[in-house]
Amino acid sequence: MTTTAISLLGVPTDIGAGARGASMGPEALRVAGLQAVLESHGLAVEDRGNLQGPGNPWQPPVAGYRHLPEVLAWNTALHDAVLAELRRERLPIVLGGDHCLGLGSISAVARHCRETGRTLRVLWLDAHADFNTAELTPSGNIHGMPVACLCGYGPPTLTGLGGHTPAITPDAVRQIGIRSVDPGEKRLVHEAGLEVFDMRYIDEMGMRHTLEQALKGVDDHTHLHVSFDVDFLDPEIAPGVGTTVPGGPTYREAQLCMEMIADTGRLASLDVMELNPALDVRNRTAMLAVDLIESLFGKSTLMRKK
Ligand SMILES: [Mn+2]
Repeated sequence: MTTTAISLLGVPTDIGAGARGASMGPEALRVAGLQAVLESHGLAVEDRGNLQGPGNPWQPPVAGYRHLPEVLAWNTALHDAVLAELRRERLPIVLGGDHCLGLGSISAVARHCRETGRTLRVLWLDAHADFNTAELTPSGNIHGMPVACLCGYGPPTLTGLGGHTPAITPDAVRQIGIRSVDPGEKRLVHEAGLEVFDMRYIDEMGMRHTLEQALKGVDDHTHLHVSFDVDFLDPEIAPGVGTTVPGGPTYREAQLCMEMIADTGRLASLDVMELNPALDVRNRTAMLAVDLIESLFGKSTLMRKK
């Protein structure tokens, strides 16, 4: 096996969120020791520092969107940075930042997959479907819209970010951990045919079966992208996010989820989003996120031989 070369890309913005603070996420993940933890597994890691972009003007929505020009600027910068890393055959880890950045990250991944003939599979780990549109959400916060935008529902500047509209089709996506979806959003999720493994499904079927289903069809030609919204986790263990929803996966469930993804050997890009140090307690959510990322990259609880 060749050593995976990893690039850390900090994206310090909360431009798409309804609460300030996710802009401090990249530094909190660094303080929690992300790079050293990955290096302890023999991985070559380069920290590319932080991308630059506009400040947060904290304005109300305009024509249904909050901060659309600023969201576009940050996501364009991120798209270009992720694409550059992928073209160098490196594995980008995006340190968010709010989840509107899934747009820049995944549109670049999708573009790279088109260029290289890979099949894209996106695992969207989140409490929310992030499938809102300006018509459906009163807040206009774009961190609730990235999956819809990626699938072609949204303003043309965002849906066309990766040079192809839509950037992805819904059948590339598996959503896991969902437990908070607005009524109109739910209709659109069904209409688009998005495959969702919500908490009810996980409760009834277990995390193991859920991941077996979500990873079905992944093969040697698959580029596996994980978009990990830290609010995926139960707020009891992960308080440091802006939009907590009770009833999320436990520590063990989350760890199993990450280990099963690692077992595929196909993980090729990762987002870590919505970590909000302003709401955290002694950086424990950042440390938990780093612990779970470690599982994604091979820390195993397995005592038995593979
Ligand atoms: Mn999200």
